[in-house]
Amino acid sequence: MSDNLFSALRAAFPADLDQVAIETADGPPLHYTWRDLERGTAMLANLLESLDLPAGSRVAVQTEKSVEALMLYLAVLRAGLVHLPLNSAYQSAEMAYFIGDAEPAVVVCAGRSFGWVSKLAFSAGTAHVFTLNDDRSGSLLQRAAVHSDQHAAADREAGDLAAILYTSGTTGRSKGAMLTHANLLSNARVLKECWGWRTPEQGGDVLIHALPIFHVHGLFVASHGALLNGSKMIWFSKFDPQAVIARMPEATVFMGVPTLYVRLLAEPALNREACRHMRLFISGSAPLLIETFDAFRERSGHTILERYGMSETVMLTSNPYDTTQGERRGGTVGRALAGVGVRAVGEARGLCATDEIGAIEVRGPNVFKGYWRMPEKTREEFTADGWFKTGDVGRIDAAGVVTIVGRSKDLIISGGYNVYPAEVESVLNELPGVLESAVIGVPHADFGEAVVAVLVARPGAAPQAGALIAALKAQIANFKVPKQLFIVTDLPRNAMGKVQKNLLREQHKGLFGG
Ligand code: MLC
Ligand code: AMP
Repeated sequence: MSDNLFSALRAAFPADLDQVAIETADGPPLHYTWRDLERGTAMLANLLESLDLPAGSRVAVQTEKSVEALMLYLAVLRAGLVHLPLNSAYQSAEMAYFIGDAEPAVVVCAGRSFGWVSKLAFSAGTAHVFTLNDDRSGSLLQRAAVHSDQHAAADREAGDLAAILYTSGTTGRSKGAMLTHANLLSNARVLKECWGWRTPEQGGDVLIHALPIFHVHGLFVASHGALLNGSKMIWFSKFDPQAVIARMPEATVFMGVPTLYVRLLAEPALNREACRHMRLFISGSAPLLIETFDAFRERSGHTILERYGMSETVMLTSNPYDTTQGERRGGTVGRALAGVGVRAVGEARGLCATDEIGAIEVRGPNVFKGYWRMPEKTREEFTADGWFKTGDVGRIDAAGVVTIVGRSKDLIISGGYNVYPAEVESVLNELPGVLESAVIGVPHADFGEAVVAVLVARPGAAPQAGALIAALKAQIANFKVPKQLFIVTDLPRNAMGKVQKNLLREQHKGLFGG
């Protein structure tokens, strides 16, 4: 019996394949039935199989969000290959690294970036580069169109790779987290149970899908949730708060990073009437401020369910769906999911006492297989007894409820995207006129945290903030580019010569009204 994740998702399609599975919400609505998903993924899987790729080949995808891009992901699973999704904001230096490191056999990119992406891909040895645009044009679908719409999913074992998700590294080098079919499927099954997904026979759920599909949240948690439950998705290629609220009366489930909730709250149309059919609002990927949690309850009548996870582990903890199991507590991320172990460990590696703050470590069937081609790094991130070190800091109360209080990793989470200061500093330090820099995260009312850079100019140089920002935008994804940049004479340092980022954070904490 194959453990291919696709087969499990396919088995959950409703018996009536002519029902609508996905309805697009921006532009004239398009309706994709379950049969469309079945046939479209078969044709794409047949195209991939016709390329005769070795087992374990990676398919790297950098496209705008579209239903076809989701189908491509499903087709990669179906064909037994490894999906490698990439943020559409990545620029050429970032893409060169991912393509060079992952050595994908296939790259799929937007038509407008074919020139530079294909150049990178061919020079890294990639044999096949296709294009896919968000209007269903491009060579991928053209080529798939000649293939059969029947396809038997490839046999895969539970421990075979399904996807690689790159997460930035503290020292600058991004690491590819290798996730298996079993990692993803076990987590999707646990979440289906935990969040009380209602099958079509039970009245059905309708998910508003408004997150990008190149990260765990939108690709796995949201899409798998709906697919494994045979639930319809209302599909937004980009989050638009007004449009989302307009569709809420038809929906029952919404998932978002905290910024999405902040933006929903900014709309007067968000009220109890708009949310009357909603069953569940889920937040994660970054800390949800208690003010947002409270204001949302006040306005919508719904208590947001906050959960916690990461690329290496998919979901780890969740507040309860069923409130007879306990209340949903703002500021906490709930208890460990079924089958998941979560512990807090102190400085001397001893287990923390109840409510004592420590490093959060986890284990379970959802925990990834390791970092792609980085055995050393993988070993470092696991304890001798097999627990994964999350880099998050938190405490666990007597009832097992986890509160994340900070991070030991030098990481900024802005609008749900991770930014590693070391990466931005290394690019900044190479720009003309820059001697050294310190990149920090400061509170931001919309993004939660915003990236800010403080830098020292080389003697005799007078770099201009605007020009530096423009130069950064050409090299790194927009969300990593500092929202503000300060040029100073010295960076504050401690007696050991280490930059005191805490002082800089304190100094700039009021910049964005966070
Ligand atoms: C866009 N910008 C951002 C940004 N998103 N800057 C900082 N942080 C972000 N997250 C830039 C834009 O490029 C633009 O730059 C400027 O900020 C204003 O853009 P905007 O129009 O306000 O942004 P928008 O396109 O609306 O995007 C905001 C957003 C998006 C919140 C909708 O960032 C988003 O979809 N975030 C979700 C990320 C996510 O899915 N994370 C899950 C990770 S999984 P300029 O220079 O052009 O003005 C994970 C594990 C887990 O963490 O537990 O789930
Ligand atoms: P990523 O590498 O994008 O998968 O980001 C994972 C990180 O996001 C985690 O290690 C946490 O630091 C953070 N995170 C995810 N969910 C939450 C949450 N609910 N509260 C606080 N931090 C979170």
